[in-house]
Amino acid sequence: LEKLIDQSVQEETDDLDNGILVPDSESVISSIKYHAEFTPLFSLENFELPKAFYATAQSVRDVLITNWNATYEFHEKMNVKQAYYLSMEFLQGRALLNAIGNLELSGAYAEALRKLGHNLEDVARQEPDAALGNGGLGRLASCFLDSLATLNYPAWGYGLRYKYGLFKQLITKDGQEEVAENWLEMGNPWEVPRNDVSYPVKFYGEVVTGPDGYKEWVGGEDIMAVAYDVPIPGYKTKTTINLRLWSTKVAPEYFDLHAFNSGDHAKAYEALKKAEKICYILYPGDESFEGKTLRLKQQYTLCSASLQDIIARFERRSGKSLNWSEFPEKVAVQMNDTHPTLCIPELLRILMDSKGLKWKEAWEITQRVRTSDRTVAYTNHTVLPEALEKWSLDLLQELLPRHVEIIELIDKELINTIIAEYGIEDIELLKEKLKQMRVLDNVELPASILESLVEPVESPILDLVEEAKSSEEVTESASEDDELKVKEAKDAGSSTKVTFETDPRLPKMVRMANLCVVGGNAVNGVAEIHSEIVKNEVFNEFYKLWPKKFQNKTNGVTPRRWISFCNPELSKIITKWTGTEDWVLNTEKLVELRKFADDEELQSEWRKAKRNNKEKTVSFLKEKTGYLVSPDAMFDVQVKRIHEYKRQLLNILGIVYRYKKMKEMSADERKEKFVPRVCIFGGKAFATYIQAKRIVKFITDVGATVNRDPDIVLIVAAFMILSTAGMEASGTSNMKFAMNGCIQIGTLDGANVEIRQEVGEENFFLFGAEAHEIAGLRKERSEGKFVPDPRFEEVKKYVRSGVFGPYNYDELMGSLEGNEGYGRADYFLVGKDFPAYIECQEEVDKAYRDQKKWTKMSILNTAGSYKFSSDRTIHQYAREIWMIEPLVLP
Ligand code: T68
Repeated sequence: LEKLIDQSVQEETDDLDNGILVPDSESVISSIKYHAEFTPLFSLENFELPKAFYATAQSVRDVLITNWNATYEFHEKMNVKQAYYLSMEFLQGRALLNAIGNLELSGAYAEALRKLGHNLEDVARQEPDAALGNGGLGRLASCFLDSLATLNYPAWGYGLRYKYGLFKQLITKDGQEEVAENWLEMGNPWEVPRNDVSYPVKFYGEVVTGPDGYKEWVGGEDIMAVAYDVPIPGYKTKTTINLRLWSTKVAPEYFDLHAFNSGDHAKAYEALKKAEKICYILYPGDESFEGKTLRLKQQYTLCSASLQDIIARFERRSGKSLNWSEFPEKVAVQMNDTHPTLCIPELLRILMDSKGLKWKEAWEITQRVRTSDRTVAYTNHTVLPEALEKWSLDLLQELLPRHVEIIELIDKELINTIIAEYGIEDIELLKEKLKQMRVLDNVELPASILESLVEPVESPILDLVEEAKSSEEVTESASEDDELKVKEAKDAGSSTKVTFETDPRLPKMVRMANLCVVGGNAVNGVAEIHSEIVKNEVFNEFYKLWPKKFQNKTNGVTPRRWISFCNPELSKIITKWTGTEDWVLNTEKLVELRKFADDEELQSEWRKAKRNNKEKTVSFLKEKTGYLVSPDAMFDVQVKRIHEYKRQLLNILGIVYRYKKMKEMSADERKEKFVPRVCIFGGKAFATYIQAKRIVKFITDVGATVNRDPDIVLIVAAFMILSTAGMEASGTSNMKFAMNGCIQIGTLDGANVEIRQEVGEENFFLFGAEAHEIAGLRKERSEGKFVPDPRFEEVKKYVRSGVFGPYNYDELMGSLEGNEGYGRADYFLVGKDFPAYIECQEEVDKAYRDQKKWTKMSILNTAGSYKFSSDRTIHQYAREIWMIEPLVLP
């Protein structure tokens, strides 16, 4: 190996013109060589690309670990408040270029690898994709980690180390097929297994009350959660924070050695499999809820292990001066959607059952409403009802019996608050409020409260109502008092006047979002329009009760990964014209570009960079699909999970319409009316989401027909957020596109509203109905009053005629019509927005013909994208929710 490497170094050195090395590339070379030899994953004699990648990554990891240890020690010593971002998903993607970019070692590594006979980009492409997420929610978490480290915030991420990430997608003649993503197959060079950091996590069992009144959860099955740490470097800073991912294994006492010794291997391995299975696979469902036990086990594993770890750290750092009421001054937990909701009852359980706190103290610490320090907070990412998690109470009862007791206490706390707020005079009103807001759904009111709602004649009952009015007063022991009073009341002969109907045919449920709003002390949406919908629709009743809890935190993306590293050519131009590299940290500097948007020189550099990137895309497409497209065409891209509300269907129907019109024209007419386009779709469909899979099949069928048609300069492989208004919480690909100077077409939805504001109305192609009109339009449809545009009828008829192959598109097209049995009568209003969409696309064509104007629009998009850096978002979370301060390493 030495010989091989030395030989290639020698050859490379001979080739070098000036022989000057980037500083440090020599030490990089020796570090890579060291790992190639002493951290071996491949045979000795080769230094092919995969081996080069692993050796390079290991050498980068050395640098990360030095900084990571220093950060850890410093945080430990300073003992400041720390934020913990709990998420079931972190879509980290590939890490190599990001890490060396943040460490400012890209030059040194490129040079070193060149000398070792490789090209950095080829080496980087060897890295498997850490796809531990579905889409926006998971990628947001990863962007946040980058910003937290870059801005020197004391913060950690907590997640799960899935063995298989999001499935790989194959496009076949039948549409999408899924293949397992075995990203750990060759080992993960970025992680540090922490065999000394593990916690037991219990399932099933029962709750017993000890003689001192404390509850204990006993029996059941214990598994172990083991920490795998991933260092997360900040950009131009030594701060390197930690992403702690839990993996599960069997607790040693559960391995049935007896069974093994007596030859019953299946039995012996049972517990092993059960434990390991929990972290096998990322649930591939995006914005849908699947009530599976395994998913609940995953969620609880994340919550329990993380909370035990956070609490242990708090205790260790407090030392002798341990004071539980200071917990909110040291810990902020952010729940990324409702998936980690169980951390609320888990925190309460540990505080009460292990640390001996009373319910009232524990509740106060969790919720902490009295001071500005907050402990647990919740981010909502969707208004789609099918994504709002509701777990069956029976399942929870079986799996987590102690947590159900605690959830009941929280529910009771809430009921008392509602009674205190609305009184008991108007029972119907009260019933309605309780029905909408309770954590428990379809569950009787606690007997003590129910009985308190009788006509207040007897004095014990009066007492109880008074008690119920003061929400602070519920304690666990109080509930026993309640029972007593109720019994007294019964004995006194008073009768219950109020009944709260439950439906025995329907299951009893726990509404996780309501639990988050009650137990959390801040609730935020992810774009202005979405946060308004959260306040005024989704959680309106809670908003009326606690208006101060509700906030907005418009999403952002990291400008390191999403401009600087992924688009080096454009970045160079930005640096030149803003006069500094500082924009990578302070995106406000991008605004400078506005001054030069008309400058001929900037425009020509900008066009050249875009053109070069398009050429790279052309070769990528050629390699992947075999199609050769022209880099002069307009590239028209939609990349996101396939979902009906995101309306890829509107996009592809627009393409079909365009194709049909082109076919009907002469070549000259075509040239005059249409600009050549390459239409690119990217996105995965949830394996069991039939309609989404039909859409994939449709796109590929249209592609296969159009791309083979010699008359047509339109290849199906501008940038779009086409969602039905009010349905996309924020969207983050729109931010990435704007940053890179892409001109977008979209509805007034999610962060589009703010993007359009920032980049200027004239630099954004807007179409379609607005959020406040949607309900009315749906009603109009359902009443049969909607008259579809003839162009929409024409395009559907065309699809049904079979031009795109033998697949039967009746169901897909039928879903856009009012037909019973065909789904949802165009719930997403594709038909309504279709004419506006195709007319808007005609405007896009016109604008593209004027390249000077187009380039200006492009520059102004980059300039206006400054707000959408996740650095801005993270500063807002830090100041307005977590109450943490940056801490710069000495
Ligand atoms: C996305 N949500 C929103 N969910 O759709 C998007 N859900 O508008 C927003 O920009 C983004 O969150 C970040 O805030 C998701 O990505 C999921 O991936 C998901 C996964 C599992 C269960 C439910």
